[in-house]
Amino acid sequence: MVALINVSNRLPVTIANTIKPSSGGLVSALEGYRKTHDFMWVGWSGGPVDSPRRQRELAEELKSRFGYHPLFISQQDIEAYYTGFSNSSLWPLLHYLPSYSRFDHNWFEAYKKVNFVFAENIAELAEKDALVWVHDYHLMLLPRLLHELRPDLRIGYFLHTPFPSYEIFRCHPNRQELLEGLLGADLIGFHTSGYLRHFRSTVLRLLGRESRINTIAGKGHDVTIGVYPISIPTDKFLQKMTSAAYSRHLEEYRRAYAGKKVVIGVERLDYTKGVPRRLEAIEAFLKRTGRKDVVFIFINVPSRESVPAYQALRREIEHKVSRINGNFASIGNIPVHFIHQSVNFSRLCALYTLADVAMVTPLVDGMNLVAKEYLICKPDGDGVLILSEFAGAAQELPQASIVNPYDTAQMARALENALNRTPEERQKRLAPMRRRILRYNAQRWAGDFIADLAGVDKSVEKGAGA
Ligand code: GDG
Repeated sequence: MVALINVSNRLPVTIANTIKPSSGGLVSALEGYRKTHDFMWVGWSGGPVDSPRRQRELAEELKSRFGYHPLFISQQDIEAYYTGFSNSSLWPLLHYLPSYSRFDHNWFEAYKKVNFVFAENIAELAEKDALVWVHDYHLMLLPRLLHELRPDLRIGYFLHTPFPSYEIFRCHPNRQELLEGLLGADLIGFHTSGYLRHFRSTVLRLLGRESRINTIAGKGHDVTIGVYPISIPTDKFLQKMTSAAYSRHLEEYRRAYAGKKVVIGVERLDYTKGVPRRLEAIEAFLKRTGRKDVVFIFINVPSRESVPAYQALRREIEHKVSRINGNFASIGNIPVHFIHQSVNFSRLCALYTLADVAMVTPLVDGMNLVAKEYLICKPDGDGVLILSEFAGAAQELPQASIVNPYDTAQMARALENALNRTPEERQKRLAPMRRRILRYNAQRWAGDFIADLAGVDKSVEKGAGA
């Protein structure tokens, strides 16, 4: 039994008066593994917890109830490491938006400090030869720091965002340290072969290190790189669709939207998700067709509200929604329903099932799980997915209606075509995509990564500095 330590910026819990576990895709993906292996999850507790006594109590409860090991990070460090370096510097750059990217030396210092706290804690907790799986851009320095403290560990790293081209990544003032940090891992995974290719060429051009097929010669050890397209926990969705709550919500929505075609968009309110341009496409569509029988439901969950770019985006979206509604609404008929709140899981599944069309049109997106979730919630195969060619998911779902999210006229036409498709056409295109997701689900994704990590050959470890 090989022990696994899973590491992410935040633990999947919300701590208020009580501890509430949250159920993201990663939690479900790892459920199977947890049942049969020693498992621990290390991450920030979320929110400031200042009293040492409270920290001890929480740590004990999280460990005994869930196998989680919380790290308590001060508010000041969170602002610099998380809001600053991770979300205002790295996130925009990884998404090809250098003009949104801000750099501040103090942010990087905090990022190093927090990554080091993760490394120290894991080094202390990990059994000999354990597997450690690190997730995402908040922890790019961690693989190297951890490798230096504990060379026996098999360290995996998975990037949930795109890895951009060299020309973009080179803009970052800390580009070399970040790459060296990543190359401390034994295995690095990406969603698509495009991201892997960019990583490989960035390593060559910035560090002068060649790669052979799927191996990069690191400092002291070789690094394997691979493609692992993340998927969704299909069982969780299929099970939810048999629940009474789901049926009740679906019935409620069907009554509320009787006689209407429903188009849905679901995302965190984030400038990478392409919402303003989608609204422009909708405006063009309404102007051209004059259709009164289409309702657009936008679920835009609040996200990173302390970052100014997100505050500006919210204002822009609200302005555009209200202009469309002002121009095209009539009494009893409002075209765009903008919901700046989270909806619960059974409602979300019911909305996916209800929707005739899903518009998933990010400007750039590592994968995009919403596209896959929509398809799985269409057991009768009757729906249309309009999907940005710049979402990682487009590589796997070629039968979708693929659009360029910068081309609003093309998106408007795609919407018109989607609404005019016959049921046979809709089913013919949706069925193979749904089959693919059922076959390659989140459990398979996690299983493949962990198996490859466990298979890393540590005997080829070279002397330091080789
Ligand atoms: C990052 C990468 C990559 C959204 N609104 C509600 C809700 N959600 C859930 C969706 C989906 C998740 O949030 C969003 O996942 P995405 O993949 O679409 O996007 P990011 O949050 O940006 O995730 C992305 C992902 O990591 C995984 O590697 O695909 O490219 O950016 O699961 O369902 N869930 C509920 N209510 C909502 O209102 N219950």
